Amino acid sequence: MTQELTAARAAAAATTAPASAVPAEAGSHALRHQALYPSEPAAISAEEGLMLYRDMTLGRRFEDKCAEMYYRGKMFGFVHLYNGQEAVCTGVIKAMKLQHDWFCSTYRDHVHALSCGVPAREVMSELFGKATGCSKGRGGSMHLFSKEHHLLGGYAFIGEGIPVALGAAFTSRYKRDALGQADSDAVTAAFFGDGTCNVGQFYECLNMASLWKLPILFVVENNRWAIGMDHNRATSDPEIWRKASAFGMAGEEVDGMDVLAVRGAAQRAIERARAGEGPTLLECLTYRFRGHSLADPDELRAAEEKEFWAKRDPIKQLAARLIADGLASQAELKDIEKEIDAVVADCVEFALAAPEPDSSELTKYIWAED
Ligand SMILES: Cc1ncc(C[n+]2csc(CCOP(=O)(O)OP(=O)(O)O)c2C)c(N)n1
Ligand SMILES: [Mg+2]
Repeated sequence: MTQELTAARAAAAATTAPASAVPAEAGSHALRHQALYPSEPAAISAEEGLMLYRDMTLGRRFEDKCAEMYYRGKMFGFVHLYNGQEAVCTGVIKAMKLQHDWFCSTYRDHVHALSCGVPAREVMSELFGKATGCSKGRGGSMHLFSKEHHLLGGYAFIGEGIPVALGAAFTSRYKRDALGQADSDAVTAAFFGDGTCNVGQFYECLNMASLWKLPILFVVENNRWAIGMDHNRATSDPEIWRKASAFGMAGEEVDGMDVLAVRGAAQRAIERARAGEGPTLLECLTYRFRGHSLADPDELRAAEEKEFWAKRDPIKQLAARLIADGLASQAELKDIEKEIDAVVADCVEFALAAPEPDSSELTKYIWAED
């Protein structure tokens, strides 16, 4: 039934959109994106617009610098970048209350950490394995944690973060309902990819979240690919948001390249969660601009597909919108970019000069009391 719906929508998009706009080679994900039913975007002030632009620009430029540092041999192991997906992170996290609500990520976690407010110096230091890193240099790229910023972690194993996020959402509810803490209204956002929606933990956690009406947003960053596995070849129903209905919870699909659309959907879901109305499954259609990791030469995906999504760069779209709506000038956006370039240059300098963890502390931070 839903497969038919997807096919029908794709067919409608193919006939209604100018053929040149979405060539078949751009792929099914592009066709689905083209046929997205527009959702109510967030209304923003000029100040909020600049805040969103600053956050997305920080995410993008920080990671461009990561690529440079990785290829210069300053970072080790696998490094997964987030370029292209910034509207999802910024759209959700900046609609939440920092250091009050909770966040959980994956191995693609640098930008989530920055949006949560973890200082760029601490994130870059962690990527260099330095003692000044947010995980004291023990975690590296895939394991960013910050108690202070309520970042429950990046996780290398797919789906591992979902039950952790569920636990945080359960804690909010338990404190309020069982312990009588009336002000316990924290909401949790769990971020993960399309491929991860085929893992058992996803279904178990959706079930429990809905059963207990937990305040959680399951944010699927559907970028079509799970390394080299096409989403459509791996799942029974490619429209992930529809799986919400099997658990009796709210589900919404949204343009993950449009930060205001994501922010609007997130605001609705957060409001429901804080009001005790339970979880939401939010599927954001997005795309990663780089390979799966920096070790991936990215030779698999079609050039037409990459081109389709590059034209929908979320940062360029926001800039154009802010200028068209009179919320920002080109000069203001340029100033933000300069400001961010200085932050990125500073964090690299800081991280390069920072000390390695001391070997005498090898067994520290294994137990909670440390
Ligand atoms: C439990 C587990 N099985 C397999 C892997 C190998 N693996 C790493 S990334 C990945 C694909 C995940 O794709 P998706 O959830 O779409 O996230 P994306 O990389 O697109 O952000 C897989 C299967 C893993 N990390 N953990
Ligand atoms: Mg994916």
